[in-house]
Amino acid sequence: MDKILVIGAGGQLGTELVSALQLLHGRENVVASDIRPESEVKMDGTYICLDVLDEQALHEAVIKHEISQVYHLAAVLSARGESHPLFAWDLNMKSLLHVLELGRIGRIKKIFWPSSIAVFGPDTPKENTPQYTRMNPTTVYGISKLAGERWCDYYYRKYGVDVRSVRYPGLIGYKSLPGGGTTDYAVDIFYQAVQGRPFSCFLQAGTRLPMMYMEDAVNATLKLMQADPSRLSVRSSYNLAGISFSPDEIYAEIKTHFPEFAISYQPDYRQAIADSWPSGIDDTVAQNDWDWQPHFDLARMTSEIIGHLTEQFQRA
Ligand code: AKB
Repeated sequence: MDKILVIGAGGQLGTELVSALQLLHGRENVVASDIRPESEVKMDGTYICLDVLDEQALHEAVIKHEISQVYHLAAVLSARGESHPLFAWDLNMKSLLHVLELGRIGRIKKIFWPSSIAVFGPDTPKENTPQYTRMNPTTVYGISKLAGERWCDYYYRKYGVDVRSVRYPGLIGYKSLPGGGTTDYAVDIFYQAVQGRPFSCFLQAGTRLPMMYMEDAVNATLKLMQADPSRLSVRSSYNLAGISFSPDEIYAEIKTHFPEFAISYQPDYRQAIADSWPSGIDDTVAQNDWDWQPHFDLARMTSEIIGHLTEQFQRA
């Protein structure tokens, strides 16, 4: 039985991925870790406080818990990265290299590391962005993800490290809030709508970006990690498409549930980041290599999230 370490487990994706991994591999076989103390994270199952920049501590944790697979999710995202560019580079790169080294020396057998649509830049084709295309990211986050993709491919080719990755679009869920991203508005808008508050959007009404419901993102991650390695033609990172929408489109959808819901637009520095990214992704290669198919469209995702959040706020 594989033993799994999730790094950055307290984040938006981590909280949901840990539960899914526990269901798949057994609660006792998943170790969740984050830089925050346990009291702040409130995680079910085994939890350790771990700074992934501390290579020694990472090695010790892997040995102590007999870890064979690592899901390394810790990162500084696009918007926050622009205020702390050197820290973002340091955390995003060094942590990945620490984990890849564990693979190279044979301590672990398999690695999952997320990339992002942020690897694309203003000169990338905006619609149906192909797997292989021009990639000139303009954010430090995007630069670090693109460099990370090259490192993953390098460790696979040179040392045979089984590392797998997807380029996530903006992830949208209701279980925890994201932090520091450009696509975060698409989560926040639901929290405001359900609480009967107006929403002020930091992107312009028509800014279309690729997004994905969390359930699809978790399924994609597990599916890729379970895929037959001989079918995987991409060891940098796979394009992944979900739903593309703009703030005015998601607003219109939420309004069908809450007719009084109001929105205003106050674009800030995140507009330039969003403008540098594609508005739709072509993920044919992922479909062909590991049979990827998303299940949620905008309407289905919206009613799911509103249903869950309404229940959550009624209980609180
Ligand atoms: C962000 O907005 O920075 C992230 C991403 C698209 O990777 N959600």
